[in-house]
Amino acid sequence: MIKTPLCDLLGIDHPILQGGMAWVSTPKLVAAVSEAGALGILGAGNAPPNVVLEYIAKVKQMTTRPYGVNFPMFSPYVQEIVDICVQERVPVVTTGAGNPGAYIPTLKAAGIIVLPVVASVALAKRLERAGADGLIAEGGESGGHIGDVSTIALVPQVVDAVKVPVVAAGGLADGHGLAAALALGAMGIQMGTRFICTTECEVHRNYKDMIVQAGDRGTITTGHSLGHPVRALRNPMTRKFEEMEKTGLSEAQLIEFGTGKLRLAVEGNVSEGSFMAGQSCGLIDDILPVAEFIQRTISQAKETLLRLPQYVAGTPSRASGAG
Ligand code: TUI
Repeated sequence: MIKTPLCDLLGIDHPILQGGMAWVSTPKLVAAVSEAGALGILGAGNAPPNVVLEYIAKVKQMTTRPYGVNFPMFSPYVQEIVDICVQERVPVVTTGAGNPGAYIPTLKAAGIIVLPVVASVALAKRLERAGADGLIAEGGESGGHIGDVSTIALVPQVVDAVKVPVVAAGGLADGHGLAAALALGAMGIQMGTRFICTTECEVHRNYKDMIVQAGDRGTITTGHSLGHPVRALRNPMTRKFEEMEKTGLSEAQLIEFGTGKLRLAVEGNVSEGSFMAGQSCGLIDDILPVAEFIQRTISQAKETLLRLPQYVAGTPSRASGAG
């Protein structure tokens, strides 16, 4: 077992969060992750309030363990989703793609644990002052909407800048990543892409297979000209988007082209879908049940951490008979 103060804060057994992914982290995946002792998080995306309410009801039917709801700040329904989280006594809320500061007092007053995703030190400090219980520091290796600082540089800077627990995200998909994140001062990790490649994730098989087949350079970022880069698997869709950006199409035309493409990916449309995924795709080579993946990750992190003391000069080794 690997225990950190994050486990106590969230009431979970393992310091692992499953990132909230629009259209992807549906009740079945979320409940499986929470049942396995980690934190499953619903991805509200742009979904209307009635859909989010239905998702929450399904999770409650499948597990009594803590779970979370994630919404991006550009959802047209942020206020309604906040109200639903309060009404439904959702244990944990995570946010993305913006500053949720204005909503933190309402969520906190309802006893909800708030963990905003940040991509910079400045926003981390601001949200700690606004009352966040912890922060998810997400590096640009992540999938979907991303910031521009890498995980390895961002996480220790956020850890130094705030007192609340920090969760590392971006480029992490196994126990080595968990061990590395703990070494950087994080209290746990959030993974998204890795959880797509589980049997309980309900996306089309093509999405999972494309991640398994992708290597280290399997993703690309597009949307820089729009001011919000998105990382996705390289496919005909991302190539077309790249060309459209180069030929200087208007912002409205690019947005129109991009809209609805994540849903096509979830439905398995390999050429037209936007298969949002992080650089950890190169680390993923199987599709397995959530519980098995979590067990493997914890064992791997434990082995990694136990192997490291040998590199500290003067550490007594077993062979010397000491200890
Ligand atoms: O939010 C994400 N990843 C996402 S949201 C999403 S939905 C989408 N659908 C279609 C097209 C584009 C997006 C897909 N992926 N990750 C968390 C995250 N948050 N990464 C980066 C940030 C972030 C960026 C800027 C957080 C705060 C921020 O603040 C700017 C400010 O207001 O200071």
